[in-house]
Amino acid sequence: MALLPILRYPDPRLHKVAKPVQAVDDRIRTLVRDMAETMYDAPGVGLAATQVDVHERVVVIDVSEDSNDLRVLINPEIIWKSEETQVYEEGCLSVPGIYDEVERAARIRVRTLNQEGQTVEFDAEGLLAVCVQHELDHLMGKVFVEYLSSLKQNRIKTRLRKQEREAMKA
Ligand code: GNR
Ligand code: NI
Repeated sequence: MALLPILRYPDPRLHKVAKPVQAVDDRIRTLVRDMAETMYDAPGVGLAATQVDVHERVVVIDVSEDSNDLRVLINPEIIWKSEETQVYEEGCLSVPGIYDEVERAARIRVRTLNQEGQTVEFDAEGLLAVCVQHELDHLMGKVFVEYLSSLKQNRIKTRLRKQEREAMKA
């Protein structure tokens, strides 16, 4: 088991587009285990491989109260989105300390491979729907702050670069 370092916005590697996983093998299962450990340690409710500098379509999510309902998504696709939207105050492990509202589809249907390499489908709403959409954006190289105004994005970049400098000195 290993904790993986999480890339921080505005790192350009957060904008790389992930490639589909070719085979759900032991290499992928080890990546999934390490990503889950990293997510629970952070703690966060989701983590995309992009955030740990692995550019393959792998996501872990656990939105349960007791952190005992891990979902592993490999090559996930959103196959349906509701017209209805919901606004949620989002955060991101790659954008620490920043929270802002993002509007997304309220309900989605997801098709994905699980850890055994089987195709499964599920419906999501509420925080799970928010989290799946947030993580699939990461796999496409998109960070939630890109939904905010450019004024806010520039303020966030300035603030995080300053935090980074302070952390270097300490
Ligand atoms: O831990 C996380 N919480 C969260 C809260 C609201 C909307 C999305 C998220 S995902 C985030 C973890 C993360 O950065 N995943 O990429
Ligand atoms: Ni995130």
